[in-house]
Amino acid sequence: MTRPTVFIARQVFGDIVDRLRPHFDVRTHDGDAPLTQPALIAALQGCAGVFITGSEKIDAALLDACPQLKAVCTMAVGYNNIDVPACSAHGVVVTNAPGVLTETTADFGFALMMATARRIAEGERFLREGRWKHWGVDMFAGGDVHGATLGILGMGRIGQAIAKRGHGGFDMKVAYHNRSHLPAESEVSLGATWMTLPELLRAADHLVIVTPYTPETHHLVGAAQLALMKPTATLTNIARGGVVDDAALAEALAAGTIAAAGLDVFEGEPVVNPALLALRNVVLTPHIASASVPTRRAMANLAVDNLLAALGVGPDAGKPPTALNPEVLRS
Ligand code: 8YV
Repeated sequence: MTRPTVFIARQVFGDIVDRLRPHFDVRTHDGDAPLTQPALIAALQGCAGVFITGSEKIDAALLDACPQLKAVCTMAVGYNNIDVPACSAHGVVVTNAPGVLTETTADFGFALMMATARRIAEGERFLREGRWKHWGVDMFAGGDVHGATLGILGMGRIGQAIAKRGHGGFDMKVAYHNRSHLPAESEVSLGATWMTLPELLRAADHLVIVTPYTPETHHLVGAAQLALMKPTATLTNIARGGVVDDAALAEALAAGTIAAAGLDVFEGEPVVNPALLALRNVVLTPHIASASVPTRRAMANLAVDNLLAALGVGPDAGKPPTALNPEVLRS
């Protein structure tokens, strides 16, 4: 019997890819940049499974062009780059990587919020540029984090992990908006209060956005929402570009509608809106919230666990641990 072929769409830890070799013919794209769509489709010819990241787009056109594909396994928790209903319609199981990156991503979200509130990046640029001539009373004076109101938009695993840091570590008041309310005991342990989105925007000293990107959350925060925020407030986005209207955000930052922003994700990334690049009061990082070595390894390992199980190998054969459309395997 011929062994199934799988494709690893990005350069990823070699020892983790090696876990697949006893079971499959493994093809790899040994580049750090994503393939173009035609190159991805060409590489997937004859493949039963693919390991992807958050960058590769899996849509109906690709699925039509790759009829042997049975499993799409991403090492990301977010899966807005994958058309899951189209995969189900093509009999393709999709898995993502929830859980393993929660704490690392929450650490980063909190760090970015703090860097934004306390103007750390601005101060660092000033020093490096040789502009520090004397200490000043209000030099880079920002807002306080401890005791402030932390607003969390999207209260899933990562949102709750950020709430835990704010409530337990920094004595913050925690307010959140989410489609569903947390169970009462979680609200108590996190000190968290549910609010409507307008209420949250008005209340937050530091708004952290962690909601998945879907058609419903496209430009959830735009000019009208920013106008509700305090002029001293900060906004941190570690969710996805597109949840925030970046052009409206740049205008709000320039006009002083809000004080500052911390952004790890962008509309159209890796291209960043030039209006954001021109501002002093925004901290910009290149989509690295989950980037600790142990966590990136855990994400890749989970994608491999899923790929093995989805293609019928190992103790979880037929039951990938984190499938998004497990019904495909039951039918
Ligand atoms: C990843 C992410 O860095 O998991 C996600 O959804 O946004 C990040 O953790 C990236 O998408 C991995 O491909």
